[in-house]
Amino acid sequence: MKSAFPNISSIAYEGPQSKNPLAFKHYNPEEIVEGKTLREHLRFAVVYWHTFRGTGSDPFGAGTMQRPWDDGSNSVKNAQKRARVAFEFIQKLGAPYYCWHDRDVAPEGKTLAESNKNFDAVAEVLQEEQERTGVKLLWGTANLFSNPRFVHGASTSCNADVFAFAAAQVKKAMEVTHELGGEGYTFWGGREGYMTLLNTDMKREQEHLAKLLHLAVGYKKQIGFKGQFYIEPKPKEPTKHQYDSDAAACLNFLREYDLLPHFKLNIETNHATLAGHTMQHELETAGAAGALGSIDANTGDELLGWDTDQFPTNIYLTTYTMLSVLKYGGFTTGGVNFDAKVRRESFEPIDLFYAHIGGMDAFARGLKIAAAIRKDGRLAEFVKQRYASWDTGIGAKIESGKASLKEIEAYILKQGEVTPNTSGRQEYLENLINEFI
Ligand code: XLS
Ligand code: NI
Ligand code: NI
Repeated sequence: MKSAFPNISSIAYEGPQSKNPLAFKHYNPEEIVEGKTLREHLRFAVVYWHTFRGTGSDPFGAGTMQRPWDDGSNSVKNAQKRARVAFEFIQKLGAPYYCWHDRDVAPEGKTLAESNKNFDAVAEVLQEEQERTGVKLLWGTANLFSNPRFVHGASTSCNADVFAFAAAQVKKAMEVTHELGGEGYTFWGGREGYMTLLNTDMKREQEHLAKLLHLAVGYKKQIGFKGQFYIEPKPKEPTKHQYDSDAAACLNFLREYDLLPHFKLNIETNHATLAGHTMQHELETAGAAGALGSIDANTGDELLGWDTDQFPTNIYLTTYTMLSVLKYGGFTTGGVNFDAKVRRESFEPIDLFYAHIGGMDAFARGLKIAAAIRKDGRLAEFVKQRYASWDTGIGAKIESGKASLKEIEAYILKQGEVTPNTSGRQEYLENLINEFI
């Protein structure tokens, strides 16, 4: 097949002095940080949906993307050709992973059987290309939100047949993920929520969502799929409210329905900010529960209130993200998945390279800065000292559950009054972070 990017060779690491826009300045995949290479730490993934299916259309206008390899048709042949182009891109970029929805890679047919046949025909090409390039599948997922049948939700639809369709689609997407050696499988509840509570039986809908996840857990065992299941929190868009609204809501949902041992969270930056949180907050919430699995690396625009899915270039963001990721032991099955799209105005194929190179460099810097902050140790020591009163005396007794309320009262009656006599030192700590950036 003719090359889709004939003027671009493999993107190489040239170091911080390089002025070459098609080179990495900070992402040297072989560089070792905290005992692992950058490649092993970051586990970069390219998303199929934005990068190879994004048209640049918005509510006010048609697509703008120039994708000369794509004939614009919905044929299986075009999808197969596109898959080869995708792998040429991912290989030249040097990302070790990719991710897809079932309907990104293959066209939907008139029936589920036809869709599954199309999916298999493209999956064959994906398999070949994975073998040829060594690029692996980070996770697969089913698109349970685009087709009009999901207008009232997928597993949370008021219509049981729609639930059944969604479940059958998940079954197939899990099978293909398994066949392609996927390291994970993600559930993002695109339309699992409501537009108005006037027509919604919320309890029943949530029970149905849990039912689908239990069915998937059972089927996973049955087919011997060892990949990690993820839930991806998002508060709104397309619905007014989604049941998987943020990390805390997801954890509560998983606990309530006895699903927590089977799932981790896939935290997306732009979803965190839509929920009114920082990415760091969401990562800490997931990490504290032992459920930090993977990240969808993007960023929103502070002035816009929707999921703009921009490529991350903010070094503070990547630093705080990697501080939390390292704190909870790094990625195992997960990775840094660029769920991000080039702007509608960035319509040339080469923009796909610039976007990913920028994101990868930003994360490489964030990782190295985070590791330097950890090595320096002052930040961690400050936090440790801040809680020192819990390490001995009454604090240790309370933490270990050895102090009764009566004993605690006696202790404080003897003290008379207490003074929280240490400063929070936010400004000092912000300056400390800036020493490394
Ligand atoms: C949409 C989500 C979606 C998931 C996969 O906002 O981020 O792209 O990552 O279904
Ligand atoms: Ni996402
Ligand atoms: Ni998103």
